[in-house]
Amino acid sequence: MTSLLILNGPNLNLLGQRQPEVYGHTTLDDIRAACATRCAAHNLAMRFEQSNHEGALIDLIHGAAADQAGIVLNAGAFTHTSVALMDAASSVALPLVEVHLSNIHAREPFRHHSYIAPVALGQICGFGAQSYLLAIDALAAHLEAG
Ligand code: CA2
Repeated sequence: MTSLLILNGPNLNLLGQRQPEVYGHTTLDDIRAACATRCAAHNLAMRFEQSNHEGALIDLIHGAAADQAGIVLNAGAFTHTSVALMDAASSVALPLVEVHLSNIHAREPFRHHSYIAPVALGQICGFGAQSYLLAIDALAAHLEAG
């Protein structure tokens, strides 16, 4: 069965537990459940992961080449800092959609630049947990178009 890797970077494990005024009350487990439902609706399997460690995220991206058809990536703050994650994403040549809960372009200037965007099919940000579901829809359409 075709499968998507949904990959989450640093601090996203804290969602719903800290700073609800910035990131809301939705937990990462809530997002996992919503993504599972949306993937199932597209007849897609899903692997959902989170790590606070850049190298672990890189290993998961490399591993995805073996058994995943696409990647939804919320790289958290590594979005704005990590050439290594960008290189990993471009090395696997899988379709990748960059997601963010918040609208990074409406926040501090240092969040406006993304190292992931140039190697992504596209970027979806600002819609909270819905950003992930829109990304799954976009990847499903991309894969169906062949
Ligand atoms: O909006 C997003 O999804 C971000 O990727 C979230 C990152 C941030 O660095 C990016 O600029 C945009 C931060 C995730 C931290 O999540 C927390 C959740 C609860 C409490 C503290 C941090």
